[in-house]
Amino acid sequence: MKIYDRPGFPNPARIRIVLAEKNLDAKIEFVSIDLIGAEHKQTAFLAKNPSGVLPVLELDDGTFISESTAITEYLDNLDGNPTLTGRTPREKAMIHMMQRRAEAEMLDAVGNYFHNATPGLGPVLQVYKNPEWIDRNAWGNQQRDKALAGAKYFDEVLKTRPYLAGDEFSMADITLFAGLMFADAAGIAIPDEYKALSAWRSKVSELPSVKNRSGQMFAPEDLKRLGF
Ligand SMILES: N[C@@H](CCC(=O)N[C@@H](CS)C(=O)NCC(=O)O)C(=O)O
Repeated sequence: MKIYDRPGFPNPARIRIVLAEKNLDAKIEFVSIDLIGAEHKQTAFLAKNPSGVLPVLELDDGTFISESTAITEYLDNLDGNPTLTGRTPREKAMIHMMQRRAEAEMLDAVGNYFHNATPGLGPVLQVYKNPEWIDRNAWGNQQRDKALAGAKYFDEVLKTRPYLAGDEFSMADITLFAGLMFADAAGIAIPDEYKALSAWRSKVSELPSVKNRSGQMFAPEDLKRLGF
């Protein structure tokens, strides 16, 4: 199998955590796509994923799977022991629900802020981002506020249970963790008062699959090319 990704970006980071959780690192060939150079918007990559985003998983039979949740489901079920996406109907539904909330209320909201209220990935790539919006900046800032409201909500949830969807670490936690990493990189300060969220984040960052990944947002050479 191959993973087309770019180290340091939040969605690729989700899949790297999944691969580590499932002990699949050694079975995957990593293919780095020059995201800053817009390689993911060229014909060759669009043939793999018409949405033009990373990551993409290529199976040995040539099938391409995109969307981090779909890739996670596939990898999690390979060994017949789906620890990240749930075993029982209740677990599956809870994880799906909380994962989607973590995406909508944190990861995607931060991404929308980053791409619309900051220079984001630079002028070449940002033209792909909804140019019809009248005031991208205002909308982007609204998305930052959405992420902050999300942090408050997740803090409340984490006062009641050890992980986002229940007693065990799951795909929902991976999404929220990646969203918070992205918030740091985008300059959104999550208030210190969210103690349960902060304690959960410290705990998750110590997991072997996650450790050493939290400082990985945006490789130094990418930052340089973006002009930061
Ligand atoms: N819904 C997709 C989102 C993927 C995504 O937005 N990936 C980012 C990297 S973190 C990307 O490729 N961005 C390039 C761009 O927006 O031009 C998923 O779950 O994988």
